[in-house]
Amino acid sequence: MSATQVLPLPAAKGPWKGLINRYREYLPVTDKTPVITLNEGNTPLVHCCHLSHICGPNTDVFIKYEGLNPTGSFKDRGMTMAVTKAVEEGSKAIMCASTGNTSASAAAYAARAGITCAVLIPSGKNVALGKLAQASIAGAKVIRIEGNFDQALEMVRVLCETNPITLVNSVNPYRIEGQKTGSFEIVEQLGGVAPDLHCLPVGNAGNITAFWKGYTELHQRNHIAALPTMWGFQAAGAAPIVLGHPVPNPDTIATAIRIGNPASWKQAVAARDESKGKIDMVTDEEITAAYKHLASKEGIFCEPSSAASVAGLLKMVNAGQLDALRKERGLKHMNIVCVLTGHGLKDPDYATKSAEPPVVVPATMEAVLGALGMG
Ligand code: AN7
Repeated sequence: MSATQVLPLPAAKGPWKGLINRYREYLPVTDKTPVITLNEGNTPLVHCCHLSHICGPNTDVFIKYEGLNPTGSFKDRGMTMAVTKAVEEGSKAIMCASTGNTSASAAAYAARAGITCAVLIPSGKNVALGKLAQASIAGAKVIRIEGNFDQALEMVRVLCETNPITLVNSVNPYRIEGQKTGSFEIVEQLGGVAPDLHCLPVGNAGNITAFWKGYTELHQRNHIAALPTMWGFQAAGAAPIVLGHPVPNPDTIATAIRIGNPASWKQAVAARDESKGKIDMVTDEEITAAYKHLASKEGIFCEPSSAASVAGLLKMVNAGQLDALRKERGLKHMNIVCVLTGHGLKDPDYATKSAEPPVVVPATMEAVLGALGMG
């Protein structure tokens, strides 16, 4: 009995110049493609002691810290591909609907390419401050509709069909191509294996589609011997896939995933079923607890939506589901990767609300020592 020899991915040639350059033989580009890049990708895979301990013996939990991409979210992986192909095809304008991060990324890559970017965002306080600031300062035409993300996406789809504008939401297949490289990096960072379990938040469901595509391609090309189990987590107030029907008025503090009718619904269900995984939901309280744990115990600051991945993992640990998976797959040791999709600084309001405000004292040593309990 001999397992087929697994081949490593081809080694990097030279310094990091963005993910298209690194993984070009796995992406739909040629030598003539005008690559639009901000050197995205190559984000760290950080081991987390506390989470590993919580998950039990012989278990290592890693965070794929996608908040460290150039515009602060995983969207840059898809956007370098989508904007590169738009430019290659001669497009002069791109457009997206967005809960914030897609617009921030689209605006930056459009600025870099010297093309126009228009974004439709949902009403009210549904887009975190940092994301709106990013799109605006990059010069995007930002339009806020009196409606939610799902309505914005419907409008953008029609606008892009009837006008010479390229749609850069994740229904654009190049977005998925770029985002699948997250799996490639994780496999390289784990030394040539996929994680046993991959946890991530699910909103419009492009990312779970992309990560699964990445892993299956590596498996087909014999770069990994086994595939991961995929666990996706929606916010309880915006959990259409879990409930099995669209949610007309999605509501959660995790504004990035406040999505009631995901565009890649079918692909998300396929990723779940093919990997024998799960798509479950987590409450705002569970998301906030994970968000605080990550910042205060592991030193990793992410936006609330990202913390849904860790909140979901912890929910499953408590429900005995992690041990059930360990048994089912017969694993003596387990590597778990949770993707943190966006940086904490995207949403400074939620951080400020979730933490103790600074103590105010007179400008004297005595008062400072007193406040520190050292007086
Ligand atoms: C931080 O920016 O949909 O399931 O318009 O910003 O691939 O949609 C953002 C989604 C998770 C969900 N975490 O990913 C948008 C948008 C963060 C996000 C998701 C988003 P998908």
